[in-house]
Amino acid sequence: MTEPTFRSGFAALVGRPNVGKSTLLNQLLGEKVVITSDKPQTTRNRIQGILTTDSSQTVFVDTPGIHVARSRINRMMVESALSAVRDVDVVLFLVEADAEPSREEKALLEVLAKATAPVLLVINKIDRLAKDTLLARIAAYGAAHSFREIVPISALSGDGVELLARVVAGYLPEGPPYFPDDQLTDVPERFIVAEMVREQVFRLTRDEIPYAVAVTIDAFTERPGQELVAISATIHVERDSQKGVIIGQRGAMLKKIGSNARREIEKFLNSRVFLELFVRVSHGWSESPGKLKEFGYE
Ligand code: GDP
Ligand code: K
Ligand code: MG
Repeated sequence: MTEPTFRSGFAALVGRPNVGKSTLLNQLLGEKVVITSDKPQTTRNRIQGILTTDSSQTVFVDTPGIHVARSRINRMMVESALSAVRDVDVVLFLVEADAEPSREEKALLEVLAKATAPVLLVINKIDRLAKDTLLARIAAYGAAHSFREIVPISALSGDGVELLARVVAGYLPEGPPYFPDDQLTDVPERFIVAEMVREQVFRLTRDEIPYAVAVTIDAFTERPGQELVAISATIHVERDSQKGVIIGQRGAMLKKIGSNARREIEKFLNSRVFLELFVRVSHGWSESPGKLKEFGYE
């Protein structure tokens, strides 16, 4: 009798900002490990989400969307695409079902054409679409690039996501798992908790505010016997005026950020949570190498 084969490897999630890469990662894992919002550049780090079954382990690599200054668009596209695409076994190229292929996507497709790993087209947000439009979209992308597979899904509802996971696993090489079978991600719990605070800033504020914010965890204490995790976090902004916005009228905004984030963190940690938030002006953090490192952005 032969041993059943086990497959393992890496799959990159690439595509424009807001196509639903992070939503898909959470849906694949059946648990929220990365934050999402309707704003571009919500995701700032490369994060791995690990899906282990009886016969395979797929390490999905979520990436920041491809976002570029107009003038440097092509070079940036190439760099960003190549770095995400390098060293993986499969590339999942996500697009939105209800949008025509964009200029950025066409440029990215040219890069992907040179990838050695197989490229699968994932057409997301089919919940927003009529069937005949989907067929037209499949034809348009199919003409632009020869994809190994075209898989329509709704990352939000989960439609097609299990099938996608099976299709991806089929492209992985035979080999043992990279991570223990109960490990969900490569980032620490504290990082995810900080992200869940930042997510609420992205969801509840507008204009430049979300982009001026970083979140650090100052204390994370499990109180044994009390089934309570006590967390202190700081929301860093770049300017005094932004601090005012985060705090809001009589503290209303900070309170809303805190209560929404606490609910998400409680689900994630599966525990009651006491969350204390501070707001601090860290002038120019987004330009300071030292601060960037301190805040978790290398
Ligand atoms: P990312 O920037 O590619 O990581 O995109 P996100 O995962 O942050 O999602 C961007 C927005 O698209 C969020 O508002 C999501 O709720 C929404 N979204 C993601 N997937 C779907 C989907 O399948 N259907 C619909 N209707 N919205 C979706
Ligand atoms: K987003
Ligand atoms: Mg994202």
